[in-house]
Amino acid sequence: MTSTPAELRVNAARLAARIDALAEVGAIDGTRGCARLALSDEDRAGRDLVVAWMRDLGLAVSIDGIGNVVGTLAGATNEPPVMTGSHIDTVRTGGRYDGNLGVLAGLEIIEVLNEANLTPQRPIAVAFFTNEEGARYSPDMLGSLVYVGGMGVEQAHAIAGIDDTTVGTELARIGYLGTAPLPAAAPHAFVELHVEQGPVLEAEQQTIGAVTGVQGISWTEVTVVGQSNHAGTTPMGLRRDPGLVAFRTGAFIRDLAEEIGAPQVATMGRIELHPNLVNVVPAQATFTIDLRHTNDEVLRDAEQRTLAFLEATAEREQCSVTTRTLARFEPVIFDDDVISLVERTADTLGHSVRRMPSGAGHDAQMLARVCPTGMVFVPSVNGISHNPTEHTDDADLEAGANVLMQVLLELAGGTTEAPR
Ligand code: HGY
Ligand code: MN
Ligand code: MN
Repeated sequence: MTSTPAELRVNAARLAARIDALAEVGAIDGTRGCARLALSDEDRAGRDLVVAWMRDLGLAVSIDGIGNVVGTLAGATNEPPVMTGSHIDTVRTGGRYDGNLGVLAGLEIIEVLNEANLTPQRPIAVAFFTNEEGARYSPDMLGSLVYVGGMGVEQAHAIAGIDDTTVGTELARIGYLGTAPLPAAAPHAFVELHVEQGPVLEAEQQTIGAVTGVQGISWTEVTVVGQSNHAGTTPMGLRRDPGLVAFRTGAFIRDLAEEIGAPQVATMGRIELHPNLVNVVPAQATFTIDLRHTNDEVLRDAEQRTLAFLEATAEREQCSVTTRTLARFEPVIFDDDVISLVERTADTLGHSVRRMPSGAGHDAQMLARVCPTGMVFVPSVNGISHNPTEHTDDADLEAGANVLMQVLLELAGGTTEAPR
């Protein structure tokens, strides 16, 4: 007899304690945030801690060729597992919930099942995927992209970072170059719990977001080459200043996003001048352009207008320009049955819930290529993320983890009372 014990609840204090313990790894002094760039020593330490928790919980742990780690709780059957999870790498100004919550809530759910001596019909797997952030190595969601067969593992290993290392060498260096097969076998379903990282749930005083999908993402690295010259002696009309091209382009994409209107966003997050000295007109400017929209046609138009502006501005400044695509993912729509299950479950548990798209990229958008996929959002205080002050209230963390647990158990076909 299988049942989905609706009365099961997570231990919120235990979940919070794991979040706090993981946040200590790569902690940013004087803040609640942490910095664990993908495949760094800090990432290794975070991985080691989470893998130890997985083993303590009796999970079978597998590591694949891109460093994705999956802990699996055996089910009453050997059918494909229901999977949850997220990432534990962070940006340099990372908060303690982005990604980490989804992985640690999965472990908390396993612990609840262990305590209740319950075995799910289907196995339940908890994963963390490599380099979700894409801050050190592009594209983002790299590990889950390789997991679902969207990129070959050799191609991924060859990716150079912002610091001239490569994915493959760093993966081997930190000891997470695994052997589990890639692409991986598709799970039965995938559901990810994540903080919203935006202002909507808080503004509308909703506790749960039933995520409908992820907007399209366009990342481009631009290199503009001019002529270094003396800041004091070079008349303005004789300059070939790549910095000017960069700054004008940064202003252009801001104006473009405001002209197109929400949900269009545009960001120049990284910019480097060479030689980057006070009295030298720069020789070269390298910068990134991040454009996103839920509608791919609008996103393409924004890309084309930006490229046209960039080329015209570079030509006027007698500079050369080259571009390199760092990431390009089309908008993704999640499985309507999973979205409805999240909505229904939140409602049954007495939480306010609304459907909404995700502004941020997530591993779920890759798993959606191979299985029914959805996400559960919980509010971000002041909508802040990718910032050490990122915060989500304990009650919301607990609500999100309880919704995730019931959704996973439903998808797993319930449980049997079978002491292991
Ligand atoms: O960029 C993103 O949306 C995610 O944080 N990788
Ligand atoms: Mn994330
Ligand atoms: Mn992030």
